[in-house]
Amino acid sequence: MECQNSQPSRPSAHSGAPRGLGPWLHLLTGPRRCAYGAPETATAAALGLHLPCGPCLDKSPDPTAVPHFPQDSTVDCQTDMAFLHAAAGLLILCAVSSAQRLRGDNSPLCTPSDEFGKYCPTTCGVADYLHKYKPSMDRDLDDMEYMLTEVFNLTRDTQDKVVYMRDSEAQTKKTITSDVYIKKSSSMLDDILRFERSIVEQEAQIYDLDHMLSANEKRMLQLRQLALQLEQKCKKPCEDTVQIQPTTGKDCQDIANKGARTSGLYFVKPMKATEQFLVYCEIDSAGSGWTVLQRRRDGSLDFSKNWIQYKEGFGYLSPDDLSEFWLGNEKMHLLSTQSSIPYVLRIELTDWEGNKKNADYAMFKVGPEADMYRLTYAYYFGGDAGDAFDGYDFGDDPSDKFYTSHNGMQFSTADRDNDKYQGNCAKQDGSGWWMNRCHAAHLNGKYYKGGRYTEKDAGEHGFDNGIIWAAWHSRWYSMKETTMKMIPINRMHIGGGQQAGVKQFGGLGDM
Ligand SMILES: [Ca+2]
Repeated sequence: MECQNSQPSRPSAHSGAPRGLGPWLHLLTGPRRCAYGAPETATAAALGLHLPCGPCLDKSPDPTAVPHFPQDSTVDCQTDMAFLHAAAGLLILCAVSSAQRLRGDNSPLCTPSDEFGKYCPTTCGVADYLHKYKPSMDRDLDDMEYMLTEVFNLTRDTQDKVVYMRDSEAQTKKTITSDVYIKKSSSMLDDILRFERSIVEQEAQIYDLDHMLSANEKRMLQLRQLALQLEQKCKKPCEDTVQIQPTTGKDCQDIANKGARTSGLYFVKPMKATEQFLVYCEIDSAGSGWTVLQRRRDGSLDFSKNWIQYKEGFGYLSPDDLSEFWLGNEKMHLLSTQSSIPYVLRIELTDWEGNKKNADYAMFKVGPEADMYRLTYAYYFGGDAGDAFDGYDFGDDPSDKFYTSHNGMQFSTADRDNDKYQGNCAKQDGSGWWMNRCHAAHLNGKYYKGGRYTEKDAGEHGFDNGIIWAAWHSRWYSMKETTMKMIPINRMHIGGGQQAGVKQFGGLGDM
């Protein structure tokens, strides 16, 4: 193979290829047109490989020496050419075969190259070329080594950190787990202590409750026995209280006329009544039958009622005649207006000293509701209690007697003012009655135990509101017991005062 370029040329320093890898790219690409093995050799040297065809030894043994490319050394070059050719032959043989094998460069001729000049480069040229680029290559290698070291260090640091973090994590896990278990154990111990205390307290409570239960069971047993005893005791009285006599009639005298001789509860049905109703009949052995309209016994019944209650009646009727009641304005009306035979109203009074007196009124009637159950009678029939229904002269005013009379008065309640007073007598006194302005007799008044009472006792209005019969006791004296009852007037003459009631209260039969 002949070298056809005669013009030697200084190898250009750089051909625009990048620094560092530039020369290597240059050797691989630029000299491709030259089939010498120098680039291959240079590549091998750069890679630190043993040169198979031998390095440059003759011209530049000193790596620091300036590459020797004399402009006018054509003869020397030619002189050495034989030896060089021989060496180059070997080199080329090896290089070509190797280069061709590695680079695939099969060009048989050496073509001109800017980098190598017009002469084919000698081994020394190749070496010089290599020497020229070696520093930059070394720097690159150093840079790369430095970078590798950096990367290695960074990697090692990272590994150390990873290891440290793993250790820390493991340690933390151990610590956390340990702490959690300790806390849990502590909490469980606290719970156990608390439960134990609770168990002790509950056991004490159970003990107490057992005792209480036992005591209660004993008490219940005693109460059961007591209930049994009471039940046995109650049986007879209970049967008695519901006993209602079988005879019926239009009033108690009618019942007595039918042969009844026992006082007690009876059903009566006045002529105009739509249905029968229960009354207490006071029947004596002579066959006089009193129909009882009102009872005050002990103050057990509150007489502060409204219009409807006074109309329908309130309280309880009892066979033993011991309970308090108001039979009812409507029933009084039906009873007192049913017959052509007039009735006598008897008022019986008992004071707190046990004295008993009475007052009778002939032709007694209670009007219909349309007339506000007006009270009327023909005359005072007699009695030792005096005629309080006719009013009483209290000495306050000449009109006292007139304005405290009751004959012809309509019935008034707190919610139905039918009196002759500018105010409301029934409301002030808290009871219903045949109020005028207001009364000398008032059997539905407030119950004062002991009898005597004062304005202060009378409450906010301060008026005399007791159970009053002014013809006997002062208006500041309240009766202990009262009874209002009626009987047909023809019975008042039978027996000449032999009737129990008449005899007891003054023998009106003689009148
Ligand atoms: Ca009035």
